[in-house]
Amino acid sequence: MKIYFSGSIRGGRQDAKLYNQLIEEIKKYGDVLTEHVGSSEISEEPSDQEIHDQDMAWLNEADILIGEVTTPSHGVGYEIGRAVELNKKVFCLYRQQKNKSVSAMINGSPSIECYEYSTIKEAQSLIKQIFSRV
Ligand code: 6K6
Repeated sequence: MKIYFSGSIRGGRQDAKLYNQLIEEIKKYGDVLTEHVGSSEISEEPSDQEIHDQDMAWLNEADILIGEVTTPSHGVGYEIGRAVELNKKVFCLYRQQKNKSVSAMINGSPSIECYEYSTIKEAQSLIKQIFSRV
């Protein structure tokens, strides 16, 4: 199983450590193609076009996309939309925030399953449920 994990990079890195924890959990179920999303260092080397083209190649290869969508990110939204068009299975995880809701275009899509969680334990349990069904 090839998994594309999406999480904010230029949208804000406040959840980078959490992405890393989620990726470590998701790795129990298959190959995560985008481990760098949880990295503590952002590489400045590849051009934006190289990043886009490599990520689209990985998305094409993936069986499933899992996004952590608490921090809004143009790139994550773009990847989710492209994954839906490619008929990939798409799951989003998010934490409830004060005065902020997940975009209706994500939460309202019949092609995307969204799940709220508040602790890493809850996220681990949701990930287990997701992989028991795909
Ligand atoms: C990141 C980590 C190490 O090196 C980098 C270089 N930048 C990127 N590398 C790979 N994918 C990226 C990079 N910047 C954005 N992305 C993709 O867009 C990831 O797959 C993320 O899920 C998403 C984040 O979008 P923004 O708009 O928050 O940057």
